[in-house]
Amino acid sequence: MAGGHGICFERFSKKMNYMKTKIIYSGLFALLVSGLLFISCSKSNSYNPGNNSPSSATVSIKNMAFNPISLSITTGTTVTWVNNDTTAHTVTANDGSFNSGTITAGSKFTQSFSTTGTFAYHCTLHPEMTGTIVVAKMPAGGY
Ligand SMILES: [Cu+2]
Repeated sequence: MAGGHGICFERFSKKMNYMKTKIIYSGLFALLVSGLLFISCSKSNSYNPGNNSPSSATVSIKNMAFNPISLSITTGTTVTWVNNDTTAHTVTANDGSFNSGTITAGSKFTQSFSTTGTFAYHCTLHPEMTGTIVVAKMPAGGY
Protein backbone atom coordinates (compact mmCIF):
# COMPACT_ATOMS: atom_id res chain seq x y z
CA MET A 1 0.00 0.00 0.00
CA ALA A 2 1.28 3.38 -0.98
CA GLY A 3 -0.65 5.29 1.66
CA GLY A 4 0.54 3.15 4.52
CA HIS A 5 3.60 5.18 5.23
CA GLY A 6 1.66 8.40 4.83
CA ILE A 7 -0.83 7.51 7.53
CA CYS A 8 1.91 6.27 9.77
CA PHE A 9 3.82 9.52 9.32
CA GLU A 10 0.68 11.51 9.92
CA ARG A 11 0.15 9.74 13.21
CA PHE A 12 3.78 10.26 14.07
CA SER A 13 3.67 13.95 13.31
CA LYS A 14 0.45 14.32 15.30
CA LYS A 15 2.22 12.72 18.21
CA MET A 16 5.17 15.05 17.69
CA ASN A 17 2.84 18.04 17.64
CA TYR A 18 1.28 16.83 20.85
CA MET A 19 4.71 16.48 22.41
CA LYS A 20 5.72 19.91 21.17
CA THR A 21 2.59 21.40 22.74
CA LYS A 22 3.39 19.58 25.95
CA ILE A 23 6.94 20.92 25.93
CA ILE A 24 5.72 24.44 25.20
CA TYR A 25 3.19 24.24 28.03
CA SER A 26 5.72 22.91 30.52
CA GLY A 27 8.09 25.67 29.40
CA LEU A 28 5.41 28.28 29.96
CA PHE A 29 4.62 26.75 33.31
CA ALA A 30 8.27 26.90 34.36
CA LEU A 31 8.39 30.52 33.21
CA LEU A 32 5.24 31.31 35.20
CA VAL A 33 6.61 29.63 38.33
CA SER A 34 9.94 31.44 38.11
CA GLY A 35 8.06 34.69 37.50
CA LEU A 36 5.94 34.15 40.58
CA LEU A 37 9.03 33.26 42.59
CA PHE A 38 10.70 36.45 41.40
CA ILE A 39 7.66 38.52 42.37
CA SER A 40 7.38 36.94 45.81
CA CYS A 41 11.13 37.37 46.40
CA SER A 42 11.18 41.00 45.36
CA LYS A 43 8.11 41.70 47.51
CA SER A 44 10.30 41.37 50.60
CA ASN A 45 12.16 44.47 49.46
CA SER A 46 10.26 47.70 49.69
CA TYR A 47 8.89 48.50 46.26
CA ASN A 48 9.92 51.67 44.52
CA PRO A 49 7.33 52.83 41.96
CA GLY A 50 8.73 53.28 38.49
CA ASN A 51 11.54 50.86 39.12
CA ASN A 52 10.71 47.44 37.72
CA SER A 53 13.91 45.84 38.96
CA PRO A 54 14.27 46.74 42.62
CA SER A 55 17.64 45.94 44.06
CA SER A 56 18.94 45.86 47.57
CA ALA A 57 22.16 46.23 49.50
CA THR A 58 23.23 45.57 53.05
CA VAL A 59 25.40 47.47 55.48
CA SER A 60 26.58 45.55 58.50
CA ILE A 61 27.05 47.33 61.81
CA LYS A 62 29.72 45.61 63.82
CA ASN A 63 32.53 46.57 66.22
CA MET A 64 31.26 50.15 66.37
CA ALA A 65 31.54 50.64 62.62
CA PHE A 66 29.49 50.58 59.43
CA ASN A 67 30.68 48.06 56.88
CA PRO A 68 31.15 49.08 54.13
CA ILE A 69 31.80 52.62 55.33
CA SER A 70 30.93 53.91 51.86
CA LEU A 71 28.30 52.13 49.80
CA SER A 72 27.64 52.92 46.14
CA ILE A 73 24.16 52.13 44.85
CA THR A 74 21.76 53.26 42.12
CA THR A 75 18.41 54.97 42.54
CA GLY A 76 15.67 52.63 43.67
CA THR A 77 17.97 50.54 45.81
CA THR A 78 16.84 49.53 49.24
CA VAL A 79 19.58 49.50 51.84
CA THR A 80 19.25 47.41 54.96
CA TRP A 81 21.46 48.10 57.94
CA VAL A 82 21.87 45.03 60.10
CA ASN A 83 23.04 45.57 63.64
CA ASN A 84 25.44 42.67 64.19
CA ASP A 85 26.90 44.44 67.18
CA THR A 86 26.22 43.85 70.84
CA THR A 87 25.06 47.41 71.46
CA ALA A 88 22.34 49.62 70.00
CA HIS A 89 23.12 52.06 67.19
CA THR A 90 21.32 54.51 64.94
CA VAL A 91 21.57 55.29 61.24
CA THR A 92 20.98 59.01 61.06
CA ALA A 93 21.46 61.12 57.94
CA ASN A 94 23.58 64.20 58.55
CA ASP A 95 21.02 66.19 56.54
CA GLY A 96 18.11 64.65 58.44
CA SER A 97 16.66 62.94 55.33
CA PHE A 98 16.42 59.64 57.15
CA ASN A 99 16.77 58.43 60.72
CA SER A 100 16.44 54.90 61.99
CA GLY A 101 15.98 55.69 65.62
CA THR A 102 17.54 53.13 67.95
CA ILE A 103 18.44 49.86 66.25
CA THR A 104 18.86 47.35 69.02
CA ALA A 105 21.43 44.55 68.73
CA GLY A 106 20.23 42.02 66.19
CA SER A 107 17.69 44.40 64.62
CA LYS A 108 17.55 45.92 61.15
CA PHE A 109 16.71 49.23 59.53
CA THR A 110 15.67 49.62 55.91
CA GLN A 111 15.78 52.75 53.80
CA SER A 112 15.26 53.11 50.05
CA PHE A 113 17.01 55.76 47.99
CA SER A 114 15.14 57.33 45.09
CA THR A 115 17.24 60.44 44.52
CA THR A 116 20.85 60.71 43.46
CA GLY A 117 23.44 62.21 45.77
CA THR A 118 25.89 61.48 48.52
CA PHE A 119 24.24 60.85 51.85
CA ALA A 120 26.52 61.00 54.84
CA TYR A 121 25.17 59.48 58.02
CA HIS A 122 26.28 58.74 61.53
CA CYS A 123 25.22 57.04 64.73
CA THR A 124 23.78 59.51 67.22
CA LEU A 125 24.82 57.26 70.11
CA HIS A 126 28.43 57.06 68.87
CA PRO A 127 29.14 60.16 66.74
CA GLU A 128 32.51 58.75 65.67
CA MET A 129 30.61 56.11 63.72
CA THR A 130 30.07 57.50 60.25
CA GLY A 131 29.14 56.15 56.83
CA THR A 132 28.17 57.29 53.36
CA ILE A 133 25.65 56.13 50.78
CA VAL A 134 26.49 57.27 47.25
CA VAL A 135 23.42 57.09 45.01
CA ALA A 136 23.95 57.23 41.24
CA LYS A 137 21.26 57.31 38.57
CA MET A 138 20.06 53.89 37.54
CA PRO A 139 21.15 53.12 33.95
CA ALA A 140 18.44 53.71 31.35
CA GLY A 141 16.35 50.58 30.86
CA GLY A 142 17.36 49.19 34.23
CA TYR A 143 19.55 46.18 34.58
CU1 LIG B 1 26.41 53.48 67.44
